[in-house]
Amino acid sequence: NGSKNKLGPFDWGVHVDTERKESAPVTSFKHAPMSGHWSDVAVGMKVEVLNTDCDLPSKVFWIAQVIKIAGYRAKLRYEGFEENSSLDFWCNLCTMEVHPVGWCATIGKPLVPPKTIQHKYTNWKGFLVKRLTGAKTLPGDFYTKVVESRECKFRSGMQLEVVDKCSISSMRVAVVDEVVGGRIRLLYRDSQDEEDDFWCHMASPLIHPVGWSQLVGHKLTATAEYKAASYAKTISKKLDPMDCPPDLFRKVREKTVDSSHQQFHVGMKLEAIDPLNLSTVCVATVRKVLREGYLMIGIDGMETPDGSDWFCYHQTSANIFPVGFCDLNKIELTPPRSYSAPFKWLDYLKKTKSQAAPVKLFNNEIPNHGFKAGMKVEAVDLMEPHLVCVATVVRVVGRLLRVHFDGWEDTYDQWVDCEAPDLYPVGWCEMMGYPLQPPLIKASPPTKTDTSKKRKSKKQT
Ligand code: MLZ
Repeated sequence: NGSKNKLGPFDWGVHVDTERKESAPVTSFKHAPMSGHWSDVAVGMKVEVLNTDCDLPSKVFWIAQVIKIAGYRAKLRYEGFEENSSLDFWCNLCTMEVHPVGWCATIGKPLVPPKTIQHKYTNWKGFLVKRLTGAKTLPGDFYTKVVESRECKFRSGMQLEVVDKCSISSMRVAVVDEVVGGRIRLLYRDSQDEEDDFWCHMASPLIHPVGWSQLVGHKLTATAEYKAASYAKTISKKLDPMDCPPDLFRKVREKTVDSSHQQFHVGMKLEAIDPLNLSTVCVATVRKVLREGYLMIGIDGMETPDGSDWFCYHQTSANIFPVGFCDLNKIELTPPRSYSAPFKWLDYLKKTKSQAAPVKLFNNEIPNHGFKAGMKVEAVDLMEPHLVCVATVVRVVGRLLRVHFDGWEDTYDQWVDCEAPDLYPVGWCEMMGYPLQPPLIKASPPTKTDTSKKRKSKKQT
């Protein structure tokens, strides 16, 4: 599963150029580094970069102009090339290869024009003065901001609670093993298998501080000692030094109090993204109401008798929808497995003698996220969350996005919220030194054994 394939290393620039696709702007990813500073970056701005079109033995630099932006990456053209695109090249604006205009002057490095255009002018200094007057460049502290915005307070050795990837209705205790670019590799504690890991982003809704499970009433698979200690610690609010500080975790959105005092109740029906097959939105039921606004949701017709595949969603989660949401938005709703008649909510509610959860209870806020169908992103394959893959947003329904993994069958697609911390701008992996999974090459399309019935396993292969 390397980042290379038969055609050589994957090149995002070539990929977006050949597919003629846009990439989602960095500003769309609130959790991603530099998201809040990306207004500093624009097409037309000038930077200083290595001049590779040159025979000198020492490294020299030249001015280049940003002609296209794809996530963190930019396509550059050396100043003086005008309409000539022959030496255009892509690079990552958040790495040390790109510098603000003026950088060479401050460290005493010469600006040397590329060989291809050397003959064009004699007065290069005058040329540059003319070209650079009034030009926009990166702010001088751009890299300081890059470094600051990459900061992550999770440290290896810290302890927390995380969803059990093999039995998603339960939480387990885990220890942070590694942190890369705000993504965390967790190792389950009390596991037979030392490589029993789970990757997620630090803002993932799947991780919580020590004591959370008992606080909200979520099932927890842990030793009696852990349970007793974590309960005592939560009550006294005194955590151990190696317990992750609770303020490192993503806060759930406070819901404005509904004047009608409606609430989620056990048995209410809704539509939910199936946590074990993220390409489907399914008929679902509230199975348990926990404390602090958390719900255990079961997918109708899929549930194991012991409820081991119930899944915890917060009531403000953007992964649950009111009855009728799919119909309204022309999304295929997956009916309960054994349902033979064409699925109609009214009949189903009558037949199961149940109520639809009131529309008012759902998160209906649609942020101005900026994602559009066709945009390229780097996306975590949440079924194998150590994989960050080349992907395309293929549908936008309000705040909900359908992400397609380039080269893979549609059955691998995933519905995700626009604020999911598992989506990154193009160039994120390169910037973080994390391997990027290239598109699957079409020669041998993968076939699923039985895509219609078999739910994907959460287990990482
Ligand atoms: N073992 C898996 C890898 C799938 C990864 C897909 N990522 C989009 C399989 O071949 O099914």
